[in-house]
Amino acid sequence: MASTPEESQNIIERFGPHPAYSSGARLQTGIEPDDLVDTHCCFCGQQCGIRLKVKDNEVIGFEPREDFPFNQGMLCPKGVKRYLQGSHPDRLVSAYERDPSAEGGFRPIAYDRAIERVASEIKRIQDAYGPDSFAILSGASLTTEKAYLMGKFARVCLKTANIDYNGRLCMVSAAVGNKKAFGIDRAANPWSDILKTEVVWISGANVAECAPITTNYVWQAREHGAKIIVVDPRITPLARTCDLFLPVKPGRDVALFNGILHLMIENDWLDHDFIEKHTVGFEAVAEHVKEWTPRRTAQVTGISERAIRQAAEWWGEAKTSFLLHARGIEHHSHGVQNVLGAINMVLASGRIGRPYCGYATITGQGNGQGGREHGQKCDQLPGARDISNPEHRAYVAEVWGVQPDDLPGAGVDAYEIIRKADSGEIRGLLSICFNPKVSLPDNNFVTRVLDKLEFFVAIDFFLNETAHHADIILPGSLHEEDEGIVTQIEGRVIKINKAVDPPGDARQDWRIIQDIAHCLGRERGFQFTRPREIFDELRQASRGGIADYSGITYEKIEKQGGVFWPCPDEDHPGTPRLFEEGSWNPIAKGAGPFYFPDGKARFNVAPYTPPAEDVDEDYPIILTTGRVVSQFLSGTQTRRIGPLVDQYPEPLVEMHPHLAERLGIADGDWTTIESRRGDCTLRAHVVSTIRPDTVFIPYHWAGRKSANQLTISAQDPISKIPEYKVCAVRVKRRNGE
Ligand SMILES: Nc1nc2c(c(=O)[nH]1)N[C@H]1C(S)=C(S)[C@@H](COP(=O)(O)OP(=O)(O)OC[C@H]3O[C@@H](n4cnc5c(=O)[nH]c(N)nc54)[C@H](O)[C@@H]3O)O[C@H]1N2
Ligand SMILES: Nc1nc2c(c(=O)[nH]1)N[C@H]1C(S)=C(S)[C@@H](COP(=O)(O)OP(=O)(O)OC[C@H]3O[C@@H](n4cnc5c(=O)[nH]c(N)nc54)[C@H](O)[C@@H]3O)O[C@H]1N2
Ligand code: SF4
Ligand SMILES: [Mo]
Repeated sequence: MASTPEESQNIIERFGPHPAYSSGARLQTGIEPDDLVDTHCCFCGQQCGIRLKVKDNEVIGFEPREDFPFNQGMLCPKGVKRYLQGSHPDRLVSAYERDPSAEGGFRPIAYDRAIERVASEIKRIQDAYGPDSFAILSGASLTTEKAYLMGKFARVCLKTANIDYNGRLCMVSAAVGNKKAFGIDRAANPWSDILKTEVVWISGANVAECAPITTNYVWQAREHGAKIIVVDPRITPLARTCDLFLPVKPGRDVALFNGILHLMIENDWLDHDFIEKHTVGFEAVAEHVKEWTPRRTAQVTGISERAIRQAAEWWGEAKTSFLLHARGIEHHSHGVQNVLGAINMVLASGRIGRPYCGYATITGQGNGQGGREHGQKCDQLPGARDISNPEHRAYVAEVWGVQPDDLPGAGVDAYEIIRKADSGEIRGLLSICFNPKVSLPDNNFVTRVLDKLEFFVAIDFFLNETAHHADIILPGSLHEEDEGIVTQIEGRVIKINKAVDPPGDARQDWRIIQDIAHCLGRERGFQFTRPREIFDELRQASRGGIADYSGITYEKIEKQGGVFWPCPDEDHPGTPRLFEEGSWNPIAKGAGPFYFPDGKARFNVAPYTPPAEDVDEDYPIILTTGRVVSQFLSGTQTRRIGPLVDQYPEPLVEMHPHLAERLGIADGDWTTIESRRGDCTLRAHVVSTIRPDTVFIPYHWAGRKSANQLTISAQDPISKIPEYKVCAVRVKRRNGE
């Protein structure tokens, strides 16, 4: 993270249109493209519109795409450089088989031979140990068509219950919280509702680095006079420009939300009409927050009483407001409680479902939203249906042409898949679009387990660190090599367009999955010839579900610049703002705006519980982890893009000057960070923008630089999200130097 205002300015300047353009002029590279393809960025959930320049089946650059309303031509550094990955020499262009005698441990094999080997190993393992012994880990960077196909492939072709996805590490606490409170899991408002709101409350989101374009929305709101409140253990680049910064001690957010609600009640900053008419459960929550006096809230959260009172007053007295949160409050063993605490504060204010009155979690992966709706979660069927609900099973089984009883039940979450592989219950694994060796917590354990598997196949376009443990590697497709839909941060369904063909033996992921099904002799239901056919079946499978895509078509997306779901028929324009009076709602059927039979939102008592591993004498410092602007997730792609690597070449451990002084560490010193699970040695970045009791490490790197050697595998009991944002460590100069 940038440490000085000057450095943060460097990040922020990059939010604007690329400097090479003025009023939409083309970048002068001297090479004329054969084609220009309007599509979206392959990285984060904002899914900025981008126009790719294509020459000789290669993406050679980009132009700003100003017609897409969300980013209107703006991009962050990753979007600007994304085109550089396709031509990287590491790009997988053939299938590989493990061969310890070969250089690098793998030798190329014919694609068909690789598929045969995968099919025969799936068969062998399932015959010997049962269908659930073969598991799938999938990803939310896949298009929705592919994500849908993965869920269907698991249940119909492999008949395994055990499929889960990397959104388990990302958005599930928000999903559970939203479903509990609203009955639906999607941003409640389009981002245009941020522009003229009075108060923007941001908890646990490093907006400027992780959702850069959203910064522009927040700043526009500020220009209209909005007050910006940021809650974070670090003064993030956006926090430097906010009106009130609340430096929360990691893992204590629900205490803050409860404390704010306490003050709202005490000062009667409540929308009684709304609470009465549109919610249930307020009394129990009001009773619970009685104990959250400003004094107690301050003691638990580490935020001053004065700041808490100021935040409550601004929030309480506002006429319009928008609350945003991200992984900072969600990556916890009580992540769901944190989310519910935030939602309670929104419901008590009554500021939802109207213009400039909004609430949303900021989605993470490119298809963080769409990837969590259509059945690649362990307990879900398409249309955000529940795999344990007999009616839901019957509907989807009919679309798939199978008997409901043939569908497996709920499987286990992504980390539990790893644990079951450790215990031997799971013997085989297919991983697509996921790099668990880097991204799962306590990853020394994960690495040991990967080597225990009898058979492991990975599908990726680069040999990621997890794939190094595979028996077979299949060369998948880059974003620009396929078409399909994704759902971006606001709930808007958009279309990814194909710019180039996959090189060599690489092919579109959905073709690979179908090739495996065919080789297993189970081609029925896996004979799609293009993504549009998968999409048409998905529309049907989602019909009548909460995530109803049945009225969305590729053409309508094109025409409208995206379609917000739910969209129940082709004449329906889509639903940009949820919870408006009278909007389509298949559950409430006119009873009210929320997605429960009575149409009312739920308040939920959200008790505070300390983190799973709190600091003690042996491990006295809190470690929290997250991101930097120039790297993306486990870094498979962005660590291969030179200019992004230059921007932040290696992970640094951020610490406050007071802590550094106490430990005898100077900026740039090699520093060892140890937890009960592992250690790593990184250079110190001494910054006054972090709480003195906390250190921060970005997690995008692998091996001995990986922050996840240290993190704890404690999970939220409901959402099963790992507690990436708090564990206990000790810190010293390397070798006690
Ligand atoms: N540059 C970049 N952008 C990305 C990504 C990326 O890898 N790189 N990944 C995408 C994905 S998948 C995701 S999920 C999003 C994540 O986006 P964010 O959630 O915004 O990113 P993080 O860095 O994980 O964490 C956000 C903030 O939480 C703070 N935090 C830590 N502990 C706590 C706590 O207990 N309470 C509070 N209130 N704050 C806390 C951290 O200091 C950090 O500033 O970003 C997306 N965008
Ligand atoms: N310590 C710590 N750990 C964290 C987090 C944190 O804040 N702190 N954040 C967590 C979060 S929010 C997330 S989302 C996870 C992400 O964790 P992962 O999902 O493991 O990370 P990715 O880098 O997205 O891995 C995706 C892999 O899929 C490949 N890929 C991308 N697109 C495609 C595609 O279309 N097809 C195929 N076949 N492959 C593709 C990429 O090359 C990459 O190898 O990490 C989590 N881990
Ligand atoms: S990484 Fe996200 S913010 Fe940056 S250009 Fe891509 S979609 Fe936009
Ligand atoms: Mo994420």
